[in-house]
Amino acid sequence: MKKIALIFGITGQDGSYLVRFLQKKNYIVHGVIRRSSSFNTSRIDDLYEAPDEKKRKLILHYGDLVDSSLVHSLISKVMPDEIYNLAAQSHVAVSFQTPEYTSDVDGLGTLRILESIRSLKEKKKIKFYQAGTSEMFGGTQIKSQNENTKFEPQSPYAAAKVYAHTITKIYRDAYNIFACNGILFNHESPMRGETFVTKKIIKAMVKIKLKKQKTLYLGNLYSKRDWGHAKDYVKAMWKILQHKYADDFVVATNQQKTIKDFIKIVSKKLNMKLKWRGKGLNEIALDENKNIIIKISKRYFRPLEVENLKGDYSKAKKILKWKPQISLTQLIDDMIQFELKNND
Ligand code: NAP
Ligand code: G4F
Repeated sequence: MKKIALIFGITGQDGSYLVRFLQKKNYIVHGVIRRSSSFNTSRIDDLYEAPDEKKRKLILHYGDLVDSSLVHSLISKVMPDEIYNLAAQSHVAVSFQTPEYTSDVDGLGTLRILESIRSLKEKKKIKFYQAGTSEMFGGTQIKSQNENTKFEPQSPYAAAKVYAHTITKIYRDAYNIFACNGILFNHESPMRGETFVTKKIIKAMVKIKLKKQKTLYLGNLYSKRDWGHAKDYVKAMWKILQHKYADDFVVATNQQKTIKDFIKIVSKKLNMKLKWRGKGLNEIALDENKNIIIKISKRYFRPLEVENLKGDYSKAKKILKWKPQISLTQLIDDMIQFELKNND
């Protein structure tokens, strides 16, 4: 019998990698998409199979995590073996502008799925993966964070994810549900949303190199992030659900760079020689022709910043035999190649 997976958030970056990974493992994948006036399925369009086709490997359903009756009717209809909850308003800066909506989707959305799993428990033991985040560590002073590091959320997004993490544990312990939390550090890819910093930088720098754009505006260049490749991280999600008991795992690379370091690697790969001048809001980067190509804008600073993220993934390495395969420079190459092709 083929396994059945249900992915909330299938149209996002991670969803688009996870569906491919699961299909290779011979799963039938159901995915939840949101109705939108323009298409939002571009990351998975190549996998689309018409509803009239027999023996489909990918079946899409309309739904939304804010709608509990729909969430329940979908789960009862599909009766999956595994549910991956990747759905979220996932932009930290946007969560300051939409705190209630973000809490509803990212926090209560998880509860809605868990409640449905609980109510169907006697019919089927459905496994559950919750997409937790290193943002939950927020203001931590601990250099390298692991599963025991205290959460210190710094945004409505992170607060909602702490709720989701906690309620997942509570449902695991109280109702004996196979419910797991991944605590994933930043992971990127050519499929990354355009307003996240890595994609924004690479997209703009390629355009600047090709003389299609003049300036890139950014916020804080000095926060440190632990960046991996989404392709590696969806494998960890699956491994978490295949483990013999339900547990929580940090997934990371244990390496960190500042945003400025990231820009320096990208500019080197594009053969652009940057000179940095000024400080704070007046910091700029000039190209070899003395054009200002990077400026700082107040707009991209957050009311609270998360300064230091670096993940200790020893537990995942020891128990799941997982480790990242793709280096930061390979990730950047992958993203640059994608942008170059798009600008052909
Ligand atoms: P993403 O690209 O922003 O994708 C988010 C997905 O959630 C999209 O499919 C989106 O649908 C869907 N979604 C948003 N609101 C929804 C709602 N109300 N109901 C149903 N679906 C909804 O995020 P990602 O980078 O793939 O990340 C996947 C998950 O991992 C997220 O939960 C994120 O918070 C978490 N996470 C990400 C990272 C990272 O570095 N990427 C690290 C740690 C944790 P539309 O396409 O229609 O917008
Ligand atoms: O790329 P970012 O927006 O990612 P952030 O905030 O770390 O969140 C991402 O990773 C989390 C895991 O730790 C996920 F949970 C979350 O869903 C998301 O995927 O920003 C990275 C850093 C921040 O310090 C930000 O202040 O880059 C800084 N930054 C500087 N200029 C900028 C910009 N970020 C964005 N988005 N845009 C800028 O212009």
